[in-house]
Amino acid sequence: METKAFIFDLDGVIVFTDKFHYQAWKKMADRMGICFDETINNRLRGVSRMDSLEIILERYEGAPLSQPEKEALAEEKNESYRKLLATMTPADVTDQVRETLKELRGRGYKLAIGSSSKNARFILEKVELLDAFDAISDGNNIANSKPDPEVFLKAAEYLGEDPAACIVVEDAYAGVDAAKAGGMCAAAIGDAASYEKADYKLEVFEDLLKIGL
Ligand code: B16
Ligand code: MG
Repeated sequence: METKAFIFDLDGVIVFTDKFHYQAWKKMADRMGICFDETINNRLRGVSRMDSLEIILERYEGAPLSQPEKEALAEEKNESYRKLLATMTPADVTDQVRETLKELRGRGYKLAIGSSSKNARFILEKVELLDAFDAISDGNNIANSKPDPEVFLKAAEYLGEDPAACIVVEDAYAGVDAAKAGGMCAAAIGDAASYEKADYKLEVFEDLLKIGL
């Protein structure tokens, strides 16, 4: 089927907020006496906030935590994280990303965000990219996170396009799995570029211009 739209993951594709996720989780983990390092942080890529917390709590040696206690920890992390996000500016998006998005739109493709993050709109506002997308599907409008295809299927629905006419751009294995489970093509960048399930492998973001002709 002819490609009509691109659906972009946010963190790891358009912006790089993993360092902020790391700092915010680290602060919470240190306070709780939980061992947390960059290797564990890598497992959080593309994973929802509560699922990320569960991964961090694998190293927690205290008494089992109740659901409200876990929610309070996730909220504590999110408050620190949003303080860090608030420092973002348009300079946090490369010219290459901005120009490629503009060019794809100029070629007639619809563009959407498909992110697990509940902070997606806040981030896009800070980097002044809200207007670059025709639709935003994020952690606020889904019940199941990647590798479930829900976030991308919603994005296709918001765009009014058939999932088979959409190419998902992802940096996480779970995101590539989600795209394939939704019947979409997957273009992988960064970490996921070595994943054999990806239909396209991008060395750099502007390689998308070779796909979206
Ligand atoms: P939040 P993406 C994901 O964004 C991040 O990669 C992941 O590390 C994070 O836990 C998740 O969003 C939830 O973020 O706490 O802001 O709701 O890669 O799907 O754009
Ligand atoms: Mg990502």
